[in-house]
Amino acid sequence: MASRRPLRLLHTSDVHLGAYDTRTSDGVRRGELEDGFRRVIDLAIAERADVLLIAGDFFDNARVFEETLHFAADEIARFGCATVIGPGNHDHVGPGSVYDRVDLVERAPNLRILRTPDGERIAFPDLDLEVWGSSHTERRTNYQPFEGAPGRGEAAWQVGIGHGHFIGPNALLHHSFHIRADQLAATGLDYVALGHWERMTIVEAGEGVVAAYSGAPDALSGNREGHGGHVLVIDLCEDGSVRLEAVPVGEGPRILHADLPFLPAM
Ligand SMILES: [Mn+2]
Repeated sequence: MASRRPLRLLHTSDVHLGAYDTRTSDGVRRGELEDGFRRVIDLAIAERADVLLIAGDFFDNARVFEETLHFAADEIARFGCATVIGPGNHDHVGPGSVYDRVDLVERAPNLRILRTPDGERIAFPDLDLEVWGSSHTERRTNYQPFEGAPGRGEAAWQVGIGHGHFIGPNALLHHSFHIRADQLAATGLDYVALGHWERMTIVEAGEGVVAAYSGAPDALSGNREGHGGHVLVIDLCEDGSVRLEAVPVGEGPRILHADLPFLPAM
């Protein structure tokens, strides 16, 4: 295959902005969540990412403070480069969507939101990139983000976004929003940015498809094992290879691809 334009992606998910937007809260955790996302944007700029991928649960619910929506859009505008949100179960599209309250794209013209329940492909011709993803609606039982995914499009780089539980072929089906390993393999995509899990991990998609959860920048569960979360920096290299590195949102070491947690498709 001819050499491709190298691209750098930055992947985050499960930011849950607004989770503490209550009039009775003292605002400490609210401020920490905002600091976490501000730091994600700082990293996207410092790492010179071409694209920011936000793999769902960006907002915690549809009743977050309006100033939280403005904060989010202004931070994305500060990054300034292509940004794609793939909505999750907490920030679904359709009736009652948090994305219908404020025109985020008007405040951040570099932002695109995947709003089509059956999936849509967004093209970035300047980057030779297409991003595909479907959206949570709260209307469908047994929603599977990659069911019926169309496979590769025309641009050299093909990326997906999905929000749900990765499961192998022999997994017990006790979760919602299944993302099956064989569905990921069938997409043929170069990279799939996953969300819904707080913990960062590469998952075994097979067939040369690299898929990973970035984990949350600031885990709501508090299960941070003494350190904060990470973002994933993904290098789409000229020879077609895909290289990951985890960068801490707070203190801590960077983690190279070979040392990242890996979940086999069992
Ligand atoms: Mn979720």
